[in-house]
Amino acid sequence: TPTIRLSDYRAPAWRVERVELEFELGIDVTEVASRLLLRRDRAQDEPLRLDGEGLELLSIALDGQPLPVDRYRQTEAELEVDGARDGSVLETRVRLRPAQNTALEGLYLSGSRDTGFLLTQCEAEGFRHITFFHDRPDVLAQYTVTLRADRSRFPVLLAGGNPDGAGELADGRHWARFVDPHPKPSYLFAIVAGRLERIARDYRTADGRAVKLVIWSEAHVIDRCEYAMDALERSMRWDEQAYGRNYDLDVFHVVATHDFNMGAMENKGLNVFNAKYLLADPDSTTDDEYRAVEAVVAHEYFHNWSGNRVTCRDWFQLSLKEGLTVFREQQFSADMNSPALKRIEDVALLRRAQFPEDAGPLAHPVRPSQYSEINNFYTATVYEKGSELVRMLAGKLGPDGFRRGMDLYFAHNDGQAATIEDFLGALGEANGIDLSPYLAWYAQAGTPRLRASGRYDATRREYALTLTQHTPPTPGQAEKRALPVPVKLALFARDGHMLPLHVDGHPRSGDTELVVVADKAEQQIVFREVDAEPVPSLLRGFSAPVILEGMDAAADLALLLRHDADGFNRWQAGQQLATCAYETLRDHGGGGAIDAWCGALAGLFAEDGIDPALLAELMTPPGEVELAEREREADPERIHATRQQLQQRLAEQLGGEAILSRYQALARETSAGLDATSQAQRRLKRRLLELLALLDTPTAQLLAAQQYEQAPGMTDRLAALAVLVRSDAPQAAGALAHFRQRYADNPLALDKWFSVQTQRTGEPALAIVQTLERDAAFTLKNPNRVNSLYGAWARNNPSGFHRTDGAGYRLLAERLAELDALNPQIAARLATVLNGWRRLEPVRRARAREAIAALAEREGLSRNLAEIVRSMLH
Ligand code: HT7
Ligand code: ZN
Repeated sequence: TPTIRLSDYRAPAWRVERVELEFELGIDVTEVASRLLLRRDRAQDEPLRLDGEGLELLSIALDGQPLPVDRYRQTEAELEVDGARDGSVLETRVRLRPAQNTALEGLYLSGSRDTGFLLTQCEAEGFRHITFFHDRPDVLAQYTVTLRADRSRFPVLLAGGNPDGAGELADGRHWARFVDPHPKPSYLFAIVAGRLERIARDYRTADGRAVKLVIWSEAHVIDRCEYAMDALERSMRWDEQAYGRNYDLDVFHVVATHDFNMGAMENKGLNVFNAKYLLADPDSTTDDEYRAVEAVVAHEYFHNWSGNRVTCRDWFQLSLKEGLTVFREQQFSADMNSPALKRIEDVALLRRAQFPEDAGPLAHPVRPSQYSEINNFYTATVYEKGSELVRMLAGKLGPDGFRRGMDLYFAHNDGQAATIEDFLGALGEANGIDLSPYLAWYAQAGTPRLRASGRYDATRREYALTLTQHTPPTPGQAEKRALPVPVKLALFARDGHMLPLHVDGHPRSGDTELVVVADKAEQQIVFREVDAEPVPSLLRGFSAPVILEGMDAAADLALLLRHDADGFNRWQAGQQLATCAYETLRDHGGGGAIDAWCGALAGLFAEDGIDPALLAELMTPPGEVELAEREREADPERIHATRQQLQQRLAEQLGGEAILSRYQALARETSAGLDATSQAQRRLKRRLLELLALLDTPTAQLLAAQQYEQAPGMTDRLAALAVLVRSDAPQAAGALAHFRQRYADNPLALDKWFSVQTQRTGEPALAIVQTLERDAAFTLKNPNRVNSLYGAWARNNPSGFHRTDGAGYRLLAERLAELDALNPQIAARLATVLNGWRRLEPVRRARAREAIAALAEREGLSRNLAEIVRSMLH
């Protein structure tokens, strides 16, 4: 398979100025007529070549004349046409078979033949499965789309853009037309057709446009769309206020589907959502999922500017829209909820998902330099690390400077396909700063290690902080350079107050917090007028996506955990301390760090006034995946057991009585509402129940069973069920049977029924997974279901998946091969769970390698899965 390289980029030799599409829609057969107005770049002398895959060509004409067969050539992936000129019009007609499309890319059927609906997914390269086109993001065209279909089977017809007429046809058919005035790349094209219900709201933009907001879903879930509608309105208002960005069409449609490869898609004027990120009601949606709905609705909406109005020149620039949009969503969610908790969740996600990617065989820069299959590059690196890079830039410019830069970026690039250089250029130009040193962050893979050490000189009253940085090699990038690392820092006195900072040459002497940019392999900062040895608090707010090493004296971290006024930094210190405690327990069975961690938390637990949600996070040590990252020869079972022991020590320190009475008080006080206080209380309640289960299992199981029965909503219900399952409670089977029956008709809730059972740790997990895959409700055809079973097991339950006998790897590899034949994108993404195989202890490593190698050797793997498994073996 060919490798696509950034360095090979050429501007398109041909462009499409206008496109008119006409769909004759049917579930088995759909016909697509296309009319392209072509423009030729006079500087290039290339034949007209259009992308097109799996298209049955019915007719073709150039400038009104049917083309004889010797004037065009169709291969598996392209159509080459002779004789086209600047201004030519190419007309084609093709046949598609939507019901046979299991890859969920291009035009496909969601749901059953009888009641389902048709929809499209074009990003990244799905449009070529619909018609012949220059299916690349730097070809922007104006779209006019006409849909025709049987009215009773397809009463609702939607496409992106503004409505431009509709009417009846003979034989019970009808039509609808849409015109999108904004030129767009093909990946933002979308249509939807079928039986759908709607909720609608009128919205007026800050600049005065009346917009109809409409959310569509299958009829029986339409009452679960209100929360998403509220979130959409909040997002629109926020983008007006925070970035001065207004919506730019008369309608904004959002559609929910259960059959989707990703979270959602920002098609212009017609967003499509995985139902998981759109539908919400207290009975079946957890608090975390409510926040995810709000975040994804916002993310897709924000793309209307960061992605749609300004799009990417090529797919190497993917983070230009994704990193930026994740960052914008993070700002929005921080404004709508608790900023500290949002930052904690985002950094935890980065460490859990992106750091391992950056440390493994699939490591790639935020802007990759080559790929074989672009769908494999919708990664945590492009999204989450990409967002961290935008955050660093925003931090450097400050809020006003960043806003100035963003205004200039949008003004310069509106209606165009841009690059990362355009982005940094605009931010820099608006502020008179050269940001080009930050480009290296986009080109270099791997997580930098920042090592800090301090030395106090009492006679000179100076504290010298030395920072060294080093990035380990990644595949294809042996040599690494030093990057500009903004380190936000403060110094604490032993009594817990922040010291005024005096650094030579630093402008704001006396501030208690400052940012030092570490951009050399080694550098030193000297703080003057320091009266006693201070405790440094580094990388505050997680000011750069690096791994901080050194500075792990237990007493210092315990001090920060107790005293830092900033919730995020408190958590950060707590995580470092918990890691030290974990390692002491692992290596020596006990030691000071454990007492320091447990003691500091016991102190906080007894205090009034701390946010219960923050307390719950503080009382949670880093997860098993993160702990495994620190080891060369990870034994997931041992990691699980040690982490459990550490939590048990914490539970002992807090005391069973205290945990129980706090739990009971929360159970009495907590309302069923979605307000921040109730959510926070539920979060702490869950944590306490988990801790109690390590101390007094029967009591915790009894409480969990009670909580399950009395739960007013899904958050409490699922938390209780998880405790029952994980502790192998006698009450678990009954609760699971009840849950199964209660939610038999709710696929999203049923997904939770599958995934919660995969969380039984250790030996029993495999048999549970094998039973679940024989369940009547299980299918490889639905991505959410696949992820709720294999994804949850392999990703979130290391001790249950990584067996010494390798049976977990073999089962997964077998299913990956089956899945690949149906849906290569989902197979490839699921395969990345094996990314860390090289860092397992030798026995598991050998078993994992065998399974991956056997999979790699199979005939007929998709390009998607082949690229992932082969890269993992290299
Ligand atoms: N921009 C969207 C990406 C996406 C996607 C990519 C590949 C295959 C299917 C897909 N569905 C959606 C999602 C987003 O970041 O907003
Ligand atoms: Zn996105």
